[in-house]
Amino acid sequence: MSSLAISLLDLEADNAVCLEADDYQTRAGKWCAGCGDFGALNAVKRLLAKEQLQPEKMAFVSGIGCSSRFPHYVNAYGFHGIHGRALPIATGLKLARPELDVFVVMGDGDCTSIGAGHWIHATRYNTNMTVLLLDNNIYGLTKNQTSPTTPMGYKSNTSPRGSVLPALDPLQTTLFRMHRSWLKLLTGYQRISMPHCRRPMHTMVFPLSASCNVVPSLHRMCLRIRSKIPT
Ligand SMILES: Cc1ncc(C[n+]2csc(CCOP(=O)(O)OP(=O)(O)O)c2C)c(N)n1
Ligand code: SF4
Repeated sequence: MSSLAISLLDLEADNAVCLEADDYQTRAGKWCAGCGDFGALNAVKRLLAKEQLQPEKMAFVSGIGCSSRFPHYVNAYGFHGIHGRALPIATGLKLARPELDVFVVMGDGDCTSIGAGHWIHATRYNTNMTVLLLDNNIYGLTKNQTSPTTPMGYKSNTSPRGSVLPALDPLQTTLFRMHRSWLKLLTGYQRISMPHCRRPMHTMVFPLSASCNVVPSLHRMCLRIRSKIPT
């Protein structure tokens, strides 16, 4: 081995730096005060630091919505995509660059409404990505329109007399598509240990903290519903 090669190897070892959670954030998140997306970003930063993922080896892909601002704030490659199309964009990226850790961030409108077809098929394709569904039970960016996960009875701009349909449960719907050897479902950040890095599987994460602070009555309604779900 040439002396140049030896010195480059030494350099690499010496340059290994430990990244703290804040090293994974590029700028302050621009969301309303009290928005649940702040909590999601903080949890993801802690997770990336725990796993010491390298910024140049990961990419965050999103659709359109408040939650989809995520890639702007994470120190990684990012793509702020098109409403409902985060998954096909991310799938293409993962297929072209399999060595990258690919994360997808979507709102409930993004994932379970306009992007519902992509959501179901992504579980089937099993492309070893980590998908975060920031479900605040409403269209947040466009301010208070009913989404598939809005609870029945909630009065929004598009359902002024109250939503008439039972809310879709994204966890149950994903479970319906689940094959336990390749899909791991996670319902809280505490339980995430970056399984996608160690095992090749499509991972879907349902943070429980997502909430839209401009519709506090909806948030209270969702908390009441969630408190009745047996754990
Ligand atoms: C094809 C298309 N349809 C509709 C819109 C308008 N639009 C932008 S964001 C959004 C809803 C966002 O809600 P959600 O996906 O739940 O994300 P949140 O803002 O709540 O995080 C809609 C309908 C759009 N930008 N593009
Ligand atoms: S509108 Fe709702 S979801 Fe969007 S930033 Fe404000 S609080 Fe968050």
